[in-house]
Amino acid sequence: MWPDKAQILRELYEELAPVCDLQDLEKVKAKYLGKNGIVKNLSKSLKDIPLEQRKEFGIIANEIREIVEQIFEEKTNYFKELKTRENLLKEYVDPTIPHTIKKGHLHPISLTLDRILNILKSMGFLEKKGPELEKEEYNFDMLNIPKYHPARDMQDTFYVNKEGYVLRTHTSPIQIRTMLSEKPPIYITAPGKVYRKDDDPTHSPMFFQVEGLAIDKHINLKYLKYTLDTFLKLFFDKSLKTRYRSSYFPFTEPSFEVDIGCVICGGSGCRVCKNTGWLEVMGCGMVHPNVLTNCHIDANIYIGFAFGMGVERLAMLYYGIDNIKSFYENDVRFLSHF
Ligand code: 2U9
Repeated sequence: MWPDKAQILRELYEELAPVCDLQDLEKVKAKYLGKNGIVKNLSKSLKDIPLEQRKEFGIIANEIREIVEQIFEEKTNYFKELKTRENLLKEYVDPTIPHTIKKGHLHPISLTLDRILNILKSMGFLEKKGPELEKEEYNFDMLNIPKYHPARDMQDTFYVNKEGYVLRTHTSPIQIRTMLSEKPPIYITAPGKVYRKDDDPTHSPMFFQVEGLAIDKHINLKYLKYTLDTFLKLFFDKSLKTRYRSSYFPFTEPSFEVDIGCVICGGSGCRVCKNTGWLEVMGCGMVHPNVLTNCHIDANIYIGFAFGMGVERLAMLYYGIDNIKSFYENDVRFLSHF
């Protein structure tokens, strides 16, 4: 039988029409290009063709094979491509869909501590660290706090079952350690956790302090006042009235408590400032000569000023929070406000 190219291709296209994946395509391909396939049988029947017609028959059979092979190659590529696209579509993630997972952020106390330290760093005070379990000697004796001073009282200090050690009641021992190991001029901050037996809405048995110390040859009270006035203006981000009230600390002489015009009511009187118009924000003073001498610094050549503040207190005033405990409860509804 003489092969009818047009008829074969017509039939092939009819069979390919409903094919929609590689699997079905393989079945049709076997029927045409397989061992007993239509195209293969054409070549096999070549031997039954009279010799004088074989060449022409062979040319037509070859032509048919080439066209059929090409059709299957194109179809195979097409279905492979389709499959790839299908897979990619399955993996597709829409990056524009808004998600509801909340990002974490720093704790308000960490934010306040960073804020304080960054301002003081910009003014030349470098950060120093120290241990929370501290030598009683560094926490009290070296700071000119006498043996029977009320601050040492069992009611105020956490004593531990390690002779001569306490949980530090302030970060001042950091400054003692620095003065013992470094030569003046010294300009440092001493941040960290401190421990006192105190527990009410504005006091916690553990809280954060930042203290500062400047020791140099030319220092006087004006340096102290300028430093703290500038710090407080930068911290509260507005111009403030400040007031230095005479006070007493064993490690400074003279000593002061620093007040600012109430940032809550602007000075007209409110619950937070107890109707005084003033808020106490920190303590300070000129370093007591005994403290310098204890640390082998010549008090006739060097003079220093020091200051201390409670981080929670500043955070409460800055953010307008009235209970210190809200910082430690880790209630996400509270924390997410900052
Ligand atoms: C050395 C010498 C002097 C640190 C100072 C204060 C005043 C002060 C309180 C503020 C609120 C502690 O957190 S608080 O309760 N601190 O009033 N601190 S002067 O004076 C020093 C420190 C170290 C060697």
